[in-house]
Amino acid sequence: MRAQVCIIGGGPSGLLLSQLLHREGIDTVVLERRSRDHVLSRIRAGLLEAGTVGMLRGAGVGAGVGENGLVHGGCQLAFRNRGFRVDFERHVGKGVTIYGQTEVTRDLYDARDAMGGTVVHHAEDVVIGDADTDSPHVTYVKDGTGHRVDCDWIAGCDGFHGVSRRSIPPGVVKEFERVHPFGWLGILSDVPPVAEELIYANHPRGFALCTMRSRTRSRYYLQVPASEKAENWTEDAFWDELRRRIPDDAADNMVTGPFIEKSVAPLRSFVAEPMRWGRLFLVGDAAHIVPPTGAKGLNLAVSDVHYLSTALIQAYGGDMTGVENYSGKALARVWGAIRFSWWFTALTHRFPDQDDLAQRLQETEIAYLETSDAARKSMAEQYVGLPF
Ligand code: RFL
Ligand code: PHB
Repeated sequence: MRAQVCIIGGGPSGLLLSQLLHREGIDTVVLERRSRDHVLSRIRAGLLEAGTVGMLRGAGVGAGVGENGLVHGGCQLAFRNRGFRVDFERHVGKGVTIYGQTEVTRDLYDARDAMGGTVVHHAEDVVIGDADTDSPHVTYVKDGTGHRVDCDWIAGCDGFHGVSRRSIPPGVVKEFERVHPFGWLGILSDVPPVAEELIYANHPRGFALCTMRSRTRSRYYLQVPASEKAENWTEDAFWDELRRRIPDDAADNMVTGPFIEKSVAPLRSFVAEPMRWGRLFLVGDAAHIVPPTGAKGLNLAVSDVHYLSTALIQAYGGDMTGVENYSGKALARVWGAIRFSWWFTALTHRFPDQDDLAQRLQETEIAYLETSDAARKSMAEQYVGLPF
């Protein structure tokens, strides 16, 4: 098989890249290891920056988010049993949109089907060849038969555990990593959210986040030790602990119900640089991971896709500037989000060695945010997403 661009990974970044390139007449093949149902069963991100929504619209997949996305003009920060609002609209003139990654991915699959895009599921043993030459290729196995894709470019959109980053020879890429000593226990339940907007709560027992997927579906997270197993938590234990960590006025609104999903996610900060080796580009989680506190992971994957799709469209017009600049441009935005997510995590989470002084320092910084317009504005401009 021949394709101009071979995309490894059929998650949101791979599908969006394929959609944008196809609309410009560039043909792609997407190789995805899992089934479509499996990809769509993952419960992950839920918060889209305005730039991300703009990208979905530009790719012709904005109808779902336009119809069902909830636009939030602010969020709440809580500590010492009370919360206050950070007003994004007032400080930076834009908000964020609540719309699940599952829905984004489904919309993208529907759009790929509608355009007749090629997505190969159950593509196993993907191997990248000759990415440092002008004629790269990718081989894979499907249903026991070997296949080969000859291409001009390879996009590694295969997530943190994918094959793309590991295909680059040692010494070419420098990796930066910090694994945080805690995780998030997340649950999804068909109950109305405790509040209209998200609540990020600092509490001596640990961080809690109240978020949602719709007006009738809530998503809640509790900070837990990194080694915690989701099965150790009964539904009652989860609701009791959440009630303790959020302000009473929010807890009073809490409606409990059965869980649709329950899982523990580790918290990690990770960057691989550069994000290009010859004709192989790393995109999204394949190149970087942020702790979910700032809700930046999917949004960074989308800004990478913006830089890369623009670069490849330029390259087919004979201009290689975008290709040369891809890694530098993407990494500048990635490091900004890594820093913001690290700051927001450090502000709101309980650390294993945290003493009373450290707790007071966190509370004092949150109180400063409450009283300082400048501090809230700085937070708001990063939370809604730096421009790309
Ligand atoms: P994905 O989504 O991991 O997709 C990669 C795809 O590649 C496939 N794959 C392979 N295919 C072929 N061959 C191989 N060898 C392969 N290896 C892997 C996989 O099956 C998969 O389908 O990466 P992508 O596209 O870069 O997208 C990144 C986002 O998924 C991720 O950044 C976000 O989910 C992070 N995230 C959040 N981001 C936000 O912007 N806002 C949020 O509110 C937010 N909340 C979250 C999150 C991530 C979380 N978890 C579970 C880590 C909340 C949580 C709890
Ligand atoms: C989510 O809705 O899953 C979500 C929202 C905001 C975050 C993290 C996760 O910071």
